[in-house]
Amino acid sequence: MKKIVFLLAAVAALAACRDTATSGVEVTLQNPIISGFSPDPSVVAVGGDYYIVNSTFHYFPGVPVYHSRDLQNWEQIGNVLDRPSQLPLVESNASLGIYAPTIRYNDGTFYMITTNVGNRGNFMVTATDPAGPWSEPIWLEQQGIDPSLYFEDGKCYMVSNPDATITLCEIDPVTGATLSPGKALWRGTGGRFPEGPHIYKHDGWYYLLISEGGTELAHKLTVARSRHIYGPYEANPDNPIFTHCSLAAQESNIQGTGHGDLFQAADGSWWIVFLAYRRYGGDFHHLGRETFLAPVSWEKGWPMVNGGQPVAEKMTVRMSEVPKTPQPASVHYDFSVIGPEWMHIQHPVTENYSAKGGVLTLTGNSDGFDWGGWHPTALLRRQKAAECRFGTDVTLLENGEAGLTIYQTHNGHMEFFVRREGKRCQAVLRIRLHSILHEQSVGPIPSPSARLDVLAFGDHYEFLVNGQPFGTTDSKLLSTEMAGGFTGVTIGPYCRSGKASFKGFDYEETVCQN
Ligand code: 6LW
Repeated sequence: MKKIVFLLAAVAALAACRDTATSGVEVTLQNPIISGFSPDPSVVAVGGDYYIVNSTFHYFPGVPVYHSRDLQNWEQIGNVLDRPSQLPLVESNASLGIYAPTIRYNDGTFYMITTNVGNRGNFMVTATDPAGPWSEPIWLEQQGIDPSLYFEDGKCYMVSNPDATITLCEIDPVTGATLSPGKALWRGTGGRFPEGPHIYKHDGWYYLLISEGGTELAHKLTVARSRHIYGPYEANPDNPIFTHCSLAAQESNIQGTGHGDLFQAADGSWWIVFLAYRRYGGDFHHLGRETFLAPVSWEKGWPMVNGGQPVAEKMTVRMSEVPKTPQPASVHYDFSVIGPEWMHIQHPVTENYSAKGGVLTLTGNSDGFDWGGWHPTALLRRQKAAECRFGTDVTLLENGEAGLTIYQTHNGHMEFFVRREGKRCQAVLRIRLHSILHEQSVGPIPSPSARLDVLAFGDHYEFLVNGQPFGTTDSKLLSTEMAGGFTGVTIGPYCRSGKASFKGFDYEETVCQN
């Protein structure tokens, strides 16, 4: 008998050990795990496969899906919303459109639920393969943003935050029909914007994890628990369970930590993905909110993030295996395949794009990047490193304007382009910040063909035409603090008017020498 008691105690101790992630090997985790514009992460673990989705606002396609097997290296395998019929974006901008998504898996089916702010509200889509295809939208009744799903005993529950109150209802996962009246669960601990709710079950408790404080400096994660899914929920006396709005983290370059999703890895350890941004030069950031990872332990019945400590870009954590060290990206696009990382502002006018033999040809429709330019002819990818370089060889085939854009929102963007007017060709740099419009040019340049390069040095950009320095701009002009929105900088070739060809596009993340 004694032996059995001892064995049971040993098994329990082992389980607790796994829970606190003290097993495995010590590794250096590099954060963010998904850099650049990757806000509002949600994660699902299916065996040893992990999938993350992010919000995308007015971009098309919407909601990227990333896959990993080691939690450190994430590859984009598709986009959930890759057909206009799934993603109405009428008059959407960088503060509207697709807000925080949640990804879940139940009984062979993946679910992604989110809010299309400004175009019909909450909906979900389903797939058997997270790389796609995903279904047409199933529109949902319950209001509020940041919907999430929780499955148990053949039932499907939805939570969101109508009237700033986390509210739960049961829905039919096939039709989306509401099956029970909305039940108010929790309003958080008094922080503004209680949002981003998720429900989990652990050791017989239902845990309700939310964000409060807004997605800026005061962002935080708080948690409540109940023995019953409909409540009553009691708040953790140690809330918030995670924030960088603290004395301990006030010097950190990582700020705005919040909007998290817990998950259990295949080895039994617990983790959280969450968003944060990396600031510089005071309180500015322009790469957007990014996706971070931290370990979670269960302490006295409550989840604790990273042992209660702030997170860092390099952290020592325990994992069951040593992941590959992520390398800076260096890629030459020849446009033979337009990969899932390329996006458009709203839906593209497809006849304005063609790619053949390493050359991308774009036709302008006079839409630029200001408010009201709904469908600019532009192929955009995320700037994922503060220090990087990108460039292209552009040829204006007709009179018009074409080149590279660095786009944050309709209110904050830069274009570095060639303008062709008959025989006269100029290289031009344009900066838009709200009502301020600045243009500077050199010229004439000898031909309608030019090499355009942009060097990003974190706090500033340098522009080169045909290898010659052209000018410098301050990255703050594109920061979220100045340009607004919920997004992050995207970059790529565009054509506003006329027709232009682009011979490839290079993107290299290197520490540039100033
Ligand atoms: C998102 C909300 C949030 O839906 O910001 O940081 C909103 N969290 O949860 C827009 O991303």
